[in-house]
Amino acid sequence: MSYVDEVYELVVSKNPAQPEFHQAVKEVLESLRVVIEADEEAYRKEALLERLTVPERIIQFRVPWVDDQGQVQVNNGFRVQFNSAIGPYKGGLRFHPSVNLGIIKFLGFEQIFKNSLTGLPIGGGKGGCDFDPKGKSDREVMAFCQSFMTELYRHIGADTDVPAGDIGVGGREIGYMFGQYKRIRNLYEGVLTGKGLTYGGSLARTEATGYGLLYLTEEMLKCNGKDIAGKTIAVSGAGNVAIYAIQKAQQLGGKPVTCSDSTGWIYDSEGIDVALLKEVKEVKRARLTEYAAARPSAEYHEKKAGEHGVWTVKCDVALPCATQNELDLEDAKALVANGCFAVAEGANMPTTLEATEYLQKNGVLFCPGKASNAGGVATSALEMSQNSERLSWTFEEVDSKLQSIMVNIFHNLDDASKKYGMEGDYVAGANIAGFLKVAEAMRAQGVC
Ligand code: NDP
Ligand code: 2IT
Repeated sequence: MSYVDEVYELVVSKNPAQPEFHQAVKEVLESLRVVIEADEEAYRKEALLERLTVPERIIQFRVPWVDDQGQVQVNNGFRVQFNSAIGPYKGGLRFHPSVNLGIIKFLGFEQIFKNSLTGLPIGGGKGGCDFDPKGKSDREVMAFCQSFMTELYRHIGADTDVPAGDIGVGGREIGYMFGQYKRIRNLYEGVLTGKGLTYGGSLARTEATGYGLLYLTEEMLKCNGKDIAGKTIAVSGAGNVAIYAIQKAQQLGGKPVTCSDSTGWIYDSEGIDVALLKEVKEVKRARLTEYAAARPSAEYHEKKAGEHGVWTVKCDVALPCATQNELDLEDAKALVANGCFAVAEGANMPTTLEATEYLQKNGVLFCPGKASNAGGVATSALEMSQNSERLSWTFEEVDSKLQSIMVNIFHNLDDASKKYGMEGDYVAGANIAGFLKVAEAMRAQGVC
């Protein structure tokens, strides 16, 4: 059996009931086959793929906190420190009831390659908790965040592991966690990114993932003789990534007409009103029904099992920005049938393996999240640099660095896809380019 197949089987058998982790590993290993099989014995002898797929460290902990009724609640906390070959562990924290170890491992594994692609010195990690911030009071969120950090603090640090936000973790949660870290360690350091601007945050970090997604998408389109201007865009999600993707798409002359949350979706024939969306989601933390109520051109559709939501809308470009496996084979067929010619992932692994294959086979330009959503973590690394030198850069300075990082990422994966004889396969290009840097660093550091 080939080394790649052997390692995939090992991953499945040693990590039962972690389908998202298996899926992420399968996609990467399939892309690496051409690289590994050119030098299989060397890779096998040093067990490079086993080392790549086993996290350096997994931390799992109890998070007890008291709700507003005086009831003690208990949640399950995780931090997976996956790979530190090229820098301190770096990656977000997700607070969502669906969080489990397999999901955090898939996210941590993806993060290794994403962080490598940014060209910045950051290793891969991810964490989170099955806590649901929805419907909780600010005091409850604070009590939870303080308890979460009361355990996590001992495992992280500005040069060890630097968490940030992800689903359910934004400026409010980062603030509460930073306060608790500082209090316990008596140390004011850049241990978290995505901080508020008054206490060490970077300008443009809030916008970075969505903006970066559009910078990369624009470059991918440009290199294929197209652009965003005048195009109809279907976006899913209504959180941090989706909001700023919609905003930048409009600045580039595109027309985003959809967004969604976990209970329903919007089709707005006039194009999404970003100011209203921000008011509903960032200020009121409300449902999208409130957007529809305030906007005559918008239709609200309740989410229903078996229906395909935003992907049934006729569009030129699709940007999935909500969560994993939200775009399946049926959705991909609907997109192709409606003339969609490009899909770029804002979320992590939003497209199933079957859907990805279908889109690529039907000539749709497809950019995987580990490349197209890397602007968030790249700007987090810029926040770390600013914290280290105790200076703050202007919005324009950070934004222009972000723009060149995203353009470089696209060319890096485009070049890798050509070099390995898979021109236009940006999934393979991203996985190979991300892997080669990490593998070289691992080799140089010996068996560890
Ligand atoms: P937010 O919490 O700000 O927003 C998430 C959005 O997706 C919400 O609209 C939410 O709806 C929806 N959503 C979440 N889970 C589900 C679900 N299971 N089913 C349907 N809808 C869901 O998160 P972000 O915008 O930060 O993250 C979105 C994606 O982007 C994630 O995959 C994340 O890993 C990825 N990402 C985030 C980065 C960042 O910097 N924030 C960087 C790179 C990637 P509702 O409010 O109803 O729950
Ligand atoms: O998935 C991701 O890249 C993030 N959630 C952002 C991580 C970070 O450290 O900024």
